[in-house]
Amino acid sequence: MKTNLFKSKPIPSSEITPESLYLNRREFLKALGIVSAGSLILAACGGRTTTPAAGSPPAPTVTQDTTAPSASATTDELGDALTSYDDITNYNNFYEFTTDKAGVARLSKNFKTTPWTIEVGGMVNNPKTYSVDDLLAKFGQQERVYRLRCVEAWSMVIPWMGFELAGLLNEVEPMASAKYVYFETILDEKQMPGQKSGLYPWPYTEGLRLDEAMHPLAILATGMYGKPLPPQDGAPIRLVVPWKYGFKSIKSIVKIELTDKQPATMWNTIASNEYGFYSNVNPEVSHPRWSQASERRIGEAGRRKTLMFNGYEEDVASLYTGMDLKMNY
Ligand SMILES: Nc1nc2c(c(=O)[nH]1)N[C@H]1C(S)=C(S)[C@@H](COP(=O)(O)O)O[C@H]1N2
Ligand SMILES: [Mo]
Repeated sequence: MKTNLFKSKPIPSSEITPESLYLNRREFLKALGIVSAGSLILAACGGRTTTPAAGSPPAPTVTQDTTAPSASATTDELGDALTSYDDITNYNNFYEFTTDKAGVARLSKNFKTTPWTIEVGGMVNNPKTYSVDDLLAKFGQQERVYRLRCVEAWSMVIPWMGFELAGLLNEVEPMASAKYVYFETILDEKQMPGQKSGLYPWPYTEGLRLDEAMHPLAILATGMYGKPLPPQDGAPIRLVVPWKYGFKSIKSIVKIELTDKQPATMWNTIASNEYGFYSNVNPEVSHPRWSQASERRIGEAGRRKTLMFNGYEEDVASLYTGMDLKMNY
């Protein structure tokens, strides 16, 4: 009797289990010297993470990630080509470092992302502080190829690795009174020179309505192109909400809080007439200073039409039934 019939065929990304990707991730980390073979076995058996014994030397600092970028697909579900790893990692908005898109990679190169914890609390029955390792052990990583559409009218197609935000929210058990989710980026002006600028009300903050946050397309990303997330793209963990303008996808998160009131968010606080709380991609609603009808796909010549909800209309339109999307921009 034949076994492993599927072995000769490539496994579609939809069938790669979170666990196998999780183990791949551990392989990356092992290759980088972050985890030992011993802790790999422990994590694989019990989903536990190891704490170094008192007096043991600190884990080596990662200075270089030498694994090659890889993705299981070459296009998104619409047939649009993936943006190159080089473009994704050298054209960034991460104002905590600099407002110069081409300068983020260099300035964030030594950003320390281990150890890292996320505090999840507010209106929940099970508040908890997680390490990124806890989250990887619990939720694993899946590949999700998503379009990213910046409010500045450029876009990319990015093969993220991560897990659904809903999984984490379910685990902390939102109270019935919770209606919104608030997110906060790390505040660390020693490492983030842009935070010394008094022009922005740091830390960077964002928010979603709870039902938006529970939507299966909303993920917490921990990797990209099969590699751990590089600092410039929001390491070690960032939100990705593909049907909204890119600024909603907050990077390097340290805090998540459930609330019953719409949270204040950074861009909305700075200019509420330009950056709404919802900020769903909408070609029919112009930014006060430019049209949102078309966009420049990084790596492509010319412009392409912007799609309603960034092409995820079928999946997410029902979240906004009965809402005036011009008023609730
Ligand atoms: N903390 C933080 N998150 C952030 C930003 C930022 O400046 N700081 N920029 C946002 C904007 S405007 C965009 S378009 C995306 C860009 O993500 P990328 O650099 O990984 O493509 O991150 C978003 N998340
Ligand atoms: Mo953006």
